[in-house]
Amino acid sequence: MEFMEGVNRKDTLEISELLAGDYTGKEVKINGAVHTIRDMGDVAFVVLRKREGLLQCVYEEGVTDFDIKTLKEASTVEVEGVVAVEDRAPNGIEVRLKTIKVLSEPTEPMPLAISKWKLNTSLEAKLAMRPISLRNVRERAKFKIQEGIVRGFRDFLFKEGFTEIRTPKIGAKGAEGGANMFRLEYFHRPAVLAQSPQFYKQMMVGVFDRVFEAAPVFRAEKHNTKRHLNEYTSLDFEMGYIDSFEDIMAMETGFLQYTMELLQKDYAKELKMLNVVLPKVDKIPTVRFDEAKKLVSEKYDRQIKNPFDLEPEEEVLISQYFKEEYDADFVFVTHYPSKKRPVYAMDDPADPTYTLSFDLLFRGMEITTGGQRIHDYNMFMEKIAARGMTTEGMEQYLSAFKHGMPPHGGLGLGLERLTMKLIGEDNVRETTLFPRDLSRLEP
Ligand code: AMO
Repeated sequence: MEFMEGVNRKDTLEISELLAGDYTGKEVKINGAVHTIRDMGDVAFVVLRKREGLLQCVYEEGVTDFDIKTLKEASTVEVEGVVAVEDRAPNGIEVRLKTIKVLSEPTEPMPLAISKWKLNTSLEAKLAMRPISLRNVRERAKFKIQEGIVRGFRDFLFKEGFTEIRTPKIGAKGAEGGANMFRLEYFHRPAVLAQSPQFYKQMMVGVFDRVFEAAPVFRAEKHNTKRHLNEYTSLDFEMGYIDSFEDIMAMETGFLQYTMELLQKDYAKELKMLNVVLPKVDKIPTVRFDEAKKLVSEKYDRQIKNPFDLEPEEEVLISQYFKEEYDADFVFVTHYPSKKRPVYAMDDPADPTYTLSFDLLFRGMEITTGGQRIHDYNMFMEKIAARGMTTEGMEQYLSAFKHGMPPHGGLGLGLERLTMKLIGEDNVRETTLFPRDLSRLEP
């Protein structure tokens, strides 16, 4: 009988293992994809692309048992050779090749020059050839940083006593209202794709006290902008027994502090590749919505056109204001008008035309919405009635409130937007592996 007894340990080495051990002068076995070949005649540099980066290998006629003319870029190989110190090579080491074994060969030439440091291609072309363009090491680095953000979110919230949940993405009713719902037929019944896990994460506060989810959500936005996707990853959390909505903003600040430290520690290589300077997050200013509007209209001599919402240009100016006045990259804008917030938002008892809610702006763009929710059943029913809404499709959600819910609140953070702003991109598609927008349903 054959048994599986755990991971098969390989005799091929990774870059970190080469750097950690004393391999200089020793023979090693390594696999990878042929990223570039620079053939100089008797000598050729064969750079391998591996999961941790690039590794320079040196082919030498008479020493390497292979005909270099037959080696193609984009082949995958397993090589053997001797490790040497070489300051000019990536990571300061190279492998002097003895043998090359080809594992696979490309059948077509590369459509993009992925080995260039910067891919000199349009976003359109990069997205159309995504499986290839992402092999460029700088393109790949963006998504390693994105991985770091999600790790930060998970690790930090576990540490704070949150439970990770998974909620359905097909449902009877949208949680956020509005027109941007994808509708579908579910066994002859109308259904929608989840715009957010809002109702579910709130119900789960009644079960676990503190919950989070990092998952896709769907918005049928019918406009083409640099900040909107039709499917994006929402980092959501919801917590019970809060004293005020400030507890939510404080938790988000803690998450950002933890995550920036994690990125600095574990993603320094990627940050350097992309010339990213991490923002300061030791303290984040907060400003009321109406006050923020007034401040920028005065300082930048701009008329307030829409008193109930922030226009994208105002978000930019508010960020600019707090950068200039407080050297802050982030700013919490609080107390949004009730009219513009979904029904579940808690109105401010001091002035019910405003809510106990906030957005977080980062370098000119909204990346988070959050706030305190209504937890009292009767108050909820009154607000639903006042808005002329029906409770159809909300019965189960409302039953949680009927049977007692603690004061609670939470937030939703757009992962692609945070990544985009962090690395200095200006289109959210740059930080989405396979974006879904008005014109893209594949790859
Ligand atoms: P909201 O609808 O404001 O709030 O969304 C929260 C955050 O999600 C991101 N986002 C988007 N990112 C890319 N493409 C889109 N089309 C898109 N729409 C939104 C933004 C935004 O700040 N349930 C509430 C959150 C809560 O209160 O817990 C919600 O979904 O970064």
